[in-house]
Formats: sequence, C-alpha cells, structure tokens
Amino acid sequence: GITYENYQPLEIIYEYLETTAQKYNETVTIVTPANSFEGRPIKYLKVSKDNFRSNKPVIFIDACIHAREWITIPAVTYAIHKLVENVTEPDLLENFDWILLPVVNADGYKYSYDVERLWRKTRSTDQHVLGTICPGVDGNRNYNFSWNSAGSGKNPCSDQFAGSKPFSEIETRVVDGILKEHIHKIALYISMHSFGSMILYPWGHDGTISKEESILHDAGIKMADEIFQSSTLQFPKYKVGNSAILLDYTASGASDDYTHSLGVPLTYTFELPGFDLDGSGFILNPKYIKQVSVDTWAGVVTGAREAGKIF
Ligand code: 0X9
Ligand code: ZN
Repeated sequence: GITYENYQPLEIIYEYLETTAQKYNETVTIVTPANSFEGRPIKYLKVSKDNFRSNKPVIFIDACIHAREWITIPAVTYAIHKLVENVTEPDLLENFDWILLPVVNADGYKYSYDVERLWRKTRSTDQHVLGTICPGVDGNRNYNFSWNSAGSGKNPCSDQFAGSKPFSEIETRVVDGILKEHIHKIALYISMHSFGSMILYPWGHDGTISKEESILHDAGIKMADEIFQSSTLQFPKYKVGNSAILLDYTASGASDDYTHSLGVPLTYTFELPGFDLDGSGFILNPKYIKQVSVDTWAGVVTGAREAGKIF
C-alpha cells in the first residue's frame, strides 16, 4: 500500500487509487479518461455519496502537472484518505462532490522519478521539429486562456514552452474535459504545485485584480491560517495573494486563470512547502511528506467550507 514515509512510484499511486475505488465502491469511482502521450493511463477519482446525482457543489483538486513537484501527489492521496478511509470531517462528503486527480503529468512524473529528478514538463515529442531533441510542454502554460502571452514561449527547449497551440497536450485536455463536464458546479479548484508556501490566485497572466479578489483573498487567508495552526513544521507561514504579485512574474496559460475564466469563483494554485534546512526547493526531504499532507488537508477542509458558504 501507499505510505507517507517516501515518495511513491506511479504504479503504487495508481494501485492505491484502484484499491480505494474497489474497497469504497459506494462512494468512489475511478475514471481513466485518456492515456498520456507515452501511453500511460491518466486516472482520477470521483468521490460522492450519490455518484454526483444530487448536484452538490464540486471540489476539484489536481496535482503534479509539473513533474518534479513530487510532494503534491501525497497531498492529494492523503485528501482521498481523509475523505473515505479516515473520515473526521463527514460534512465534506455530505455537502460536496469531489474530483481528485493526483498525477496530471504521469509521463513527466515517471521520467522525473526514474531519470531526471528536476524534469518539469510533459514528455510529448510531436510539437515541433525540435521535439525529439527537446521533448515536453509546460502543462501550466498550455491552457487556453491568454495563451502564450506572458512567462512562456515558443521555444520547445525552454522549460516554459507553451506548446504548439493551446491544449496541445492530452494531459491538459483531460483536465479541461473534467472542467467542462462539471463547470457550473465547481465551487473550488486547487492546483497543487511546489514550492514556496504560497496560496496564489488569479489573474496570474497579467497581475490584474479579479472581480472575485476579496472572496479569493479572504478564503485564502483562512486556508493559510488553518495550515499554520495544523503544522508542526518550521516552514514559513503561507503567503496569500495574486500570483503575479507574490511570485514576481506573470505567466499565462495556467490552469488557475483558465478555470477562473470559465467562471469558477474560487481557484487557487497552492505552492506547497519546499524549503528544507538541509537542502531546498523541489527536492523536499521525505521526512516532511506526512506532515505537509496533513497540513494541506487542513487548508483544503477550510477552503471547501468557505466555498460552500459562498457558492
Ligand atoms: O509558474 C507556474 O506555473 C507556477 N509556479 S511553479 O513554480 N510551480 O512552476 C505558478 C503559477 C501561478 N499561476 C499563474 N501564473 N496563473
Ligand atoms: Zn508547478
């Protein structure tokens, strides 16, 4: 089974999703909407008391669109664990339906796990004549909102390659398909990234203020406070704000802006902690996996309840 003492290979994560769907088949459905560029299944769980029949608000969480951001995966499998296996917040399944997609970029994660730890992009090679020399697209520059306008580009050898066109990647099309299927019901979308201990919200492509800024900010602050309360770790407290302002760079074609453009009010990018006293960044010491997952769940619980109040 899955443990939180180490980062798990893709196969073990998928096995966990399959077993959980089997064991809790009243509430959990596993969906494999497509295969990745290299042919790996992309899998997500739908968690619901009535298989999405009563039109509850939907919470959609995805992770690991960026291959090297490994900590984001256990944060989502832990959310699954807390929704169905070790339920301490029963209101969350009473009041919401959930979609949990722990590994958007299966090819990239596998490549980062086995070959090149700091790999970021997908592994597609059909983008460009340079595709085979420089594979991969930055999935978080590939969404169809203000595509390729900022913090991204047309050079396939760049880590911020936007792709040949919006949604050139099957991985982002899968996320788009989920969004389109449930769009009028999505009350909260969170894309898990690392690192930096930040809760970011739109607009990230140009740093302008969203019409929803005040509710985004309020709910963001509440999540950050809850994460801080939960944590036993010496990480800096989460900062909350407009992504362009907090990050100090604009970046277009990201999933948070895209979902917001589709009308999802509360949409966030979480940058999970990455700073380590004996190292830093994407390569988070496995000794932190469990606590970061617990803390992230505390933030998600608060975000869901806030979303429920305003949706
Ligand atoms: O640059 C990104 O894609 C995200 N940071 S990361 O270090 N994980 O790559 C931040 C995305 C913030 N959202 C927007 N710019 N819209
Ligand atoms: Zn990222």
